[in-house]
Amino acid sequence: MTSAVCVLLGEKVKGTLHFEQQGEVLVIMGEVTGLTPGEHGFHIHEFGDYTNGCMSAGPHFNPTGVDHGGPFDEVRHVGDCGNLIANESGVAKVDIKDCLMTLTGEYGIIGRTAVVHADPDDLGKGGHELSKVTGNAGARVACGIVGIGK
Ligand SMILES: *[C@@H]1O[C@H](CO)[C@@H](O)[C@H](O)[C@H]1NC(C)=O
Ligand SMILES: [Cu+2]
Ligand SMILES: [Zn+2]
Repeated sequence: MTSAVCVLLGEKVKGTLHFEQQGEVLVIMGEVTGLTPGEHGFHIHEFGDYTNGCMSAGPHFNPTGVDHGGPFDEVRHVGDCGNLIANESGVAKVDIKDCLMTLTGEYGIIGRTAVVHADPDDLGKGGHELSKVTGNAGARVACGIVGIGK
């Protein structure tokens, strides 16, 4: 399995993400629209469950049981992808290369949920009680289940 796809849906926020496993590197490409300008936390959450909307996706995918962080930190959830940055038109181009998460296996994200948040992810450094848990990124404004690609 080398590719996956995710359609993000929210009230206003929409997007499509393409995932490609290139050796050790997972490349995530796509575009998200309908955002407020600026940074928006972006993570893979544990469950591929949409029974109660994006809330059913559970916490960040964290198979190693450590604190929340940024994608380039030593200590991070596997599902921590940092922030998307939306321009003045509310469009964020996604171009992420991650060396920790994979499509399948122990750190595999297929069948889990990608979530875009209302607020910036502080990458664990904000000093808020939620910083080491969620990055204090606020509401879940769009999400979608990561599925097997063509
Ligand atoms: C935001 O990015 C989109 C997609 O690249 C582009 O079409 C749009 O013109 C940009 N808006 C601004 C204000 O730069
Ligand atoms: Cu999240
Ligand atoms: Zn996290």
